[in-house]
Amino acid sequence: MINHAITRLPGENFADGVTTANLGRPSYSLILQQHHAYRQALLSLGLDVIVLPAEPAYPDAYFVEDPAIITPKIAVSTCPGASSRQGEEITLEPFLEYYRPLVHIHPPGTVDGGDVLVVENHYFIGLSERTNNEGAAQLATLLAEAGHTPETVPVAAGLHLKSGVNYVGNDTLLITKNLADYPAFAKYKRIILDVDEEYAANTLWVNDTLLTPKGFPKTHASLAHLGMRLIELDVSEVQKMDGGLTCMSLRF
Ligand code: CIR
Repeated sequence: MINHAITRLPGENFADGVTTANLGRPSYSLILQQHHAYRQALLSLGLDVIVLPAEPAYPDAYFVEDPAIITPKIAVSTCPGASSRQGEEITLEPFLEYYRPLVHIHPPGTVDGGDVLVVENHYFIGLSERTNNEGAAQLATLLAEAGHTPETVPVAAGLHLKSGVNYVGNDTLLITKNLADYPAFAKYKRIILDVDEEYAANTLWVNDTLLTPKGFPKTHASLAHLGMRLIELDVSEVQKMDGGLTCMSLRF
């Protein structure tokens, strides 16, 4: 059972964040509405939702998933891979420390939480442009010391591991074609996304409900077979900044 979510409001300058999306300039008023709807969805699932103020010096800081990882045993302050995002953790750490013993990834190691996929007690760590070998090795040690099982996997395409694969309960991964044949994922049932719906890989499973991005009807139909409650959320403005549903909260 997930009880808490930490979120952060997008700031007025959120459009200055890092992006490769090329989907046009995002709207501040619209992202605030979308963020509000996201928080409401988490509240409706029984979570207590912490809302931190925007961080004007860090336009990507509302993607709180990246500078931290919270497990049932520890919180990790990660040293994010984009230099413009290093420092986001400063105002997050007091909250991490309140809930869990806090440990750190140290430079030159970098890790983005978006590269860490949790399936029960197993932690897949994606090696990506943001998470380097040194960061992944440090994280693997910290996770193993806390009693979790870590495993690194390469991320050949996309920003983060969770841009291409997420756990949706019932031993099932929602996964892109690219990642579907990885030996690491072979023991799971896999729902393979259509190439034109790969953005929907970033679907969030919380308390037996799936939050999924609006506008991906084939994925929606496949997920409906799982028999879980499905909530569709419009995250158009978040997608313009290379983010998605998992990125906007830390859940524990
Ligand atoms: C970045 O490039 O860091 C942000 N604009 C997007 C981060 C998205 N985070 C995530 O997928 N976990």
